[in-house]
Amino acid sequence: MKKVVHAACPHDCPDACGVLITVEGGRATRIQGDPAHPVTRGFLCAKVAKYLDRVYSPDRVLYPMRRVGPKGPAPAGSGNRAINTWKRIGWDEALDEISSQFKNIIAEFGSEAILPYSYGGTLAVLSGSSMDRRFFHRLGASQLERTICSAAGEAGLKSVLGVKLGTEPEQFRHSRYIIGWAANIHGNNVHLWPFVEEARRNGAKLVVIDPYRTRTAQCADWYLPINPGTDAALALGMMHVIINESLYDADYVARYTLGFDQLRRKVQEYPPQRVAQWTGIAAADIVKLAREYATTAPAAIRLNYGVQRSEGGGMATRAVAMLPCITGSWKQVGGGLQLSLSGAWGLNRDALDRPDLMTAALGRAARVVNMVELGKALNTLDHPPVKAMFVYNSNPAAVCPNHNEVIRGLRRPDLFTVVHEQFFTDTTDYADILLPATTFFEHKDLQLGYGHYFVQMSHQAIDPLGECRSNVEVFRSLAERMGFDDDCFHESVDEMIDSALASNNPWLRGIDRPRLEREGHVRMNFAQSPGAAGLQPPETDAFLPFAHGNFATPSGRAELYNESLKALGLDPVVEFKPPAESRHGSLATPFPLELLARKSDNFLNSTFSNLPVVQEMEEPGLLEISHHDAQSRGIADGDPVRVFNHRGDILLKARVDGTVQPGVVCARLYWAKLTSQGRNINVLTSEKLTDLGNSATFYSVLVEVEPSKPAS
Ligand SMILES: Nc1nc2c(c(=O)[nH]1)N[C@H]1C(S)=C(S)[C@@H](COP(=O)(O)OP(=O)(O)OC[C@H]3O[C@@H](n4cnc5c(=O)[nH]c(N)nc54)[C@H](O)[C@@H]3O)O[C@H]1N2
Ligand SMILES: Nc1nc2c(c(=O)[nH]1)N[C@H]1C(S)=C(S)[C@@H](COP(=O)(O)OP(=O)(O)OC[C@H]3O[C@@H](n4cnc5c(=O)[nH]c(N)nc54)[C@H](O)[C@@H]3O)O[C@H]1N2
Ligand code: SF4
Ligand SMILES: [Mo]
Repeated sequence: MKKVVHAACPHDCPDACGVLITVEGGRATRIQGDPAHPVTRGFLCAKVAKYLDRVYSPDRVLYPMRRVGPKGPAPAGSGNRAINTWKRIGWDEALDEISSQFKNIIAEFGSEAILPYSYGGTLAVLSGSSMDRRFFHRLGASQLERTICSAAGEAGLKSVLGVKLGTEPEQFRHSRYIIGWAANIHGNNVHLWPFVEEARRNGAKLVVIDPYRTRTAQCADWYLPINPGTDAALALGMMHVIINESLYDADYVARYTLGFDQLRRKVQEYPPQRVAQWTGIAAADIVKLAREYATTAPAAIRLNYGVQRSEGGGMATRAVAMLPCITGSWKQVGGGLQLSLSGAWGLNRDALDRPDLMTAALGRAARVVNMVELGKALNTLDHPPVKAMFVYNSNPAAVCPNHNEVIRGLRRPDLFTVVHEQFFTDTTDYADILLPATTFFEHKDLQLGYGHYFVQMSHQAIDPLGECRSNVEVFRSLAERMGFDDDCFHESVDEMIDSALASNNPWLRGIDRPRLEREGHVRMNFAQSPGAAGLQPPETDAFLPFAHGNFATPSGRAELYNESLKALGLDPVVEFKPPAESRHGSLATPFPLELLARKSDNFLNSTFSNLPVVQEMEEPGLLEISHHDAQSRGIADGDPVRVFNHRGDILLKARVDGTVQPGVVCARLYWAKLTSQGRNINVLTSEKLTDLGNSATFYSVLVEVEPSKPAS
């Protein structure tokens, strides 16, 4: 029997594609993008198009396992799965072991000695955060501050707008001027691209601002390479021009912003000539960019998170977010800015996560451990130390900064580590108990996207492989084993979806589970949106969140002056400070090159990097370096090089092809154990946190490069 099942891609990607899975005789035989989904438009990215190879990979974890060998990767040559390290056990034995270890640790060290560790393996509503949170809240475990990805940008954006809302992707087709700002659209957000192309066919100009010549930059009408971490300066320089030349929308500014006079004074410190020295962008280009952006309508900015992975990432995002607030482009269909749209979701998170269980368990909030500082936490935290870690939805042994310290912590013999995974990753190499996880083909979930405004139902297409269990079911069974009998641990998946949707968010009105089950995807209910009034067909349903102000700040205005920043020691208007660990920075260091430890276009963070069909699309182990920096070090294209700083070193192969400017080098993220040396680029990155949001600073890293002998 053949059927086609509607699902949604849960990977950490703004596009959250609608997916159709063909199932024949219980086996998935085809995956395709949903042609009816207005953003997916029938196609998937190259990696998920090959998803059957992932679901049915021979390397899946299919059964609970107990470690029998030493912690750490198996010796080279023993293969991806290193199956001799593991002994297959049953679920009962695995759950017994975990619950008795947890109970012993709680008795001796207290419940906060247990640390959950999860991030973006799946962003589906239940699998991402629900039963797991209930469990750890009820346990009284340490809380994880989940800021490895986007928290600086979120804080920066919200410091101006009050909420994470922005331009819907479909509106980019109406833009006349598009800035891809730290936005690798081709690589990380490919479903925006057709709208950009449609706009360009109608005469729009695409400008890309990125230190790395991405595929998107190669396609742009105007590519502006910028020095990493200097975007706040660029935005301030643009506002210097826009304000001093009176190119701003005085009416919008007067009605809907707060602090324009302070901003006007502040930008005087950032004339284009001065900004040029930091950014590496010529003063004349800054002036031209500012004038074009302010005078071409509609103008939209696709800002992405690359801008906030440096020390001043919060301020950089804040500065860029001010631009459409002074030009008033929020008023136009195809104007505004998009970073993340997740502020629209408004799910009933308290019902899903039950933070009240933590207060009931501990009588207070549990201690908070920042996920970026995992190395520090595992090696230095006390009162209590971390004695157990439960990892799911994440591969910290690959994705965390300061890799060597993370590994030192994971190797601790007295640390009890549980990992719930689909594959034998870098992190499972350190697990004491390994649990098998379903993929999105194998369980039901609710899905939203941070790059569009559709709610989707993701149906289960096939039975779980082997003895795999979803995140919801794992934490349900663990709760039972720990003797937690609260009703919430008995809720079915459907009941949980219902309670997620039962919120007071008006944009979810009329969107319930039966409707989503029937229709697959439903656009959020913006019928009452204030921006819609006064528009002509066919744009009457365009969502313009800030066309008439409606900012979610305390003042209700776009806050160009934000008092609350003062308490954090930051300029309440906005300012640029060169990252300490950068060429213009204050840190005294012998390392002269700025490293961007980037994501790969064909992997998703570390996910997919072990799959042969996807590996074929990426060349591993490259260090991209400019002609200038290569030549001065006696390095030629293809040469083996050693890249190092005070945190670690790694051997890579030089690629000298003009993708980066002098002073900048790039390398990509993938599994550590797939390299000849068993370590990845995060040996060089730092645990330092950003100015706002306690985020990671993967793009504020200084290194040196030298020729090396080939690894034998
Ligand atoms: N194919 C693919 N898609 C992905 C991912 C993936 O790994 N692969 N990851 C997913 C995840 S977790 C996320 S968070 C999103 C985020 O994706 P993006 O927000 O796009 O994040 P990045 O790739 O870190 O950065 C985007 C661009 O910013 C550039 N950049 C770096 N530093 C600076 C800077 O200082 N200034 C400027 N102007 N640009 C800078 C980078 O070179 C990069 O091209 O993508 C998701 N989608
Ligand atoms: N150098 C460098 N490091 C980075 C970044 C960078 O750009 N450069 N990017 C950072 C960013 S933006 C992010 S978001 C983080 C991402 O860090 P992570 O969230 O750790 O992302 P992944 O590497 O994709 O690993 C997710 C893991 O979850 C597993 N998984 C998927 N679905 C499920 C499920 O349903 N259940 C369970 N139990 N497991 C599941 C996958 O198999 C995968 O191994 O990495 C950060 N690290
Ligand atoms: S990873 Fe992103 S682009 Fe690829 S299928 Fe999933 S949501 Fe779509
Ligand atoms: Mo991310």
